[in-house]
Amino acid sequence: MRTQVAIIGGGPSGLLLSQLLHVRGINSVVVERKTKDYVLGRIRAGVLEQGLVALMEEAGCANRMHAEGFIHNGALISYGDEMFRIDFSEHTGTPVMVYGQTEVTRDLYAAREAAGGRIEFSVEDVVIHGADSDAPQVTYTVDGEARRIECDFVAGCDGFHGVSRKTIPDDVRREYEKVYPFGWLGVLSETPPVNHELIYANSARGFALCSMRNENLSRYYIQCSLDDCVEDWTDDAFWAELKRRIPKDQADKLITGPSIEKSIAPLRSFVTEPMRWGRLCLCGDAAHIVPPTGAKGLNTAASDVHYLYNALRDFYENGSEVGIDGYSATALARVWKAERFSWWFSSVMHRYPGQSDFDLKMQIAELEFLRSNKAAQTAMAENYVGLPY
Ligand code: FAS
Ligand code: PHB
Repeated sequence: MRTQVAIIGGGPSGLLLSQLLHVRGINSVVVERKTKDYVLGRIRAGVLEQGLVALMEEAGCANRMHAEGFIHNGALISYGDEMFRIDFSEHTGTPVMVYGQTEVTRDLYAAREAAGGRIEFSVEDVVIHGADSDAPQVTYTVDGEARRIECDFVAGCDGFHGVSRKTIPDDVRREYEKVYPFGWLGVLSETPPVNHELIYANSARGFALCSMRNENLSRYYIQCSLDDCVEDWTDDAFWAELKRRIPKDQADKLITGPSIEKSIAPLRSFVTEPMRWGRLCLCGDAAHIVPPTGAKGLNTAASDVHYLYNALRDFYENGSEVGIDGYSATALARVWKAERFSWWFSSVMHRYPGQSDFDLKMQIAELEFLRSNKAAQTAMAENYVGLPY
C-alpha cells in the first residue's frame, strides 16, 4: 500500500501524530505490534502538560479529557512529616491536567477509528527500508502474510523496545544512559485519593507518590528494589509501606482497598541522538526515556509529535524541508531539559544505595531551599507544567 507517512507504534505518540496529520489532510498508516486491548491495558502516565492538552484539542480529541480530567494548580512535596505545596498557577499562570495516559490513548483510538484511519494490529517482523532515501518503505507481516508500505516518511513511535531507533546505523547513532538503582512499584485501586493533589514524598524508607485518576480511582507508587517482584508485595504490605513513607496526617486518612493493577517499572534516563536519519524521525520513548518522577515521559513524547507534525505540514503544504532538517536539533533541545528536570527531581526524592549522611543532608537542604525560595519554586513549577515548545 502507499501512504504519505508510515507510523510505527500505536501508543500515544503514533496515534497523536496520525490524528494531527489527518486533521491537515495528510495520510498515514499506523502499524502496532500488540492488540488494541493490550495497548489500552497499560497503566502509565497521569499528568498532562498544557502543551499536550492543546495538541489533543487541535486533534479534535479533547472533549472527554475536559469533561473527566482534573485541573491541578499545584502539588505537595513531603519529607518526613514536613509537607509544602508548589503552586503552579501562582508561579507560572499554568495548571496541569490529571487524566490518565490510558484515557488519552483511548480517545485517540476512537478518533482514528471514527476518521477511518488505517491501523494494523498484531504486526510482526517490522523492517524499515531505505530510510536514508526519499522513498522509504516499511515491510511487516500480519498472521504470516507479508505486507509493504511505500511512503515519503517513517515516524518511529515504537517505544524503547521498538525497531526504529536501531534502524539508525550504529556509527551514526549516539546513546546516553543512566540506569537508576531502584524501581517503582505502582498500584491502582478503586479508592478515593488520599489528597486532592499529588503528594511526592521523600522518606527515610524511600520515595512514594500519591496520585489519582478520578474521585474513586487512585494511583500510588513506592520506590522498590530492583530485586523485587510484584509477587513479593501483597496489597497489605504495599499499603503499610506507603503509610510509612507519607506524613502521618495523610497516612491516617489513607483509604486502602484491593489493587486492580500492580506493576514494577525500572527507571532510566536515556537519549538517542540524532532523532532523525533521512526520512526516519523518532518520536517519544523510541528516542528517549525519563524516570517518571517529573511526569515528563508522555509529555516529552507530545512535544516531539508537535515538532514533527509541524515539520511534515511544512513539507506537504509549503514544500519546505526546513522543519524536517531541523527536527532532531529542535526536539532534542527540549528533550534534554526534560531529562535534566526528571534526573534532578529523582535525585532529590529517592533514597540511593550507599548515600552518605552528607548526601542526605544535601537532599534536605535542597527541599528546604525549594520550600523557602520563590525563584526555586518558580523554576520547579515552570519545569513541571512544561517548558515552552
Ligand atoms: P509507547 O511505548 O507508549 O508506545 C510504543 C508502541 O509501539 C507500543 O504500543 C508498542 O507495542 C509498539 N511497538 C513496539 N515495537 C514495535 C514494533 N516493532 N512494531 C510495531 N509496534 C511496535 N510516563 C509518565 O509521564 N508518568 C508515568 O507514571 C509513567 N509510567 C510508566 C510506566 C512504564 C512501565 C513505562 C514503560 C513507561 C511509563 N511512562 C510514564 C512513560 C510512558 O508514559 C511513555 O512516555 C509513553 O508511553 C510514550 O509513548 P510512546 O512514545 O507512544 O511509546
Ligand atoms: C501517575 O499518576 O501515574 C503519575 C503522576 C505523576 C508522576 C508520575 C506518575 O510524576
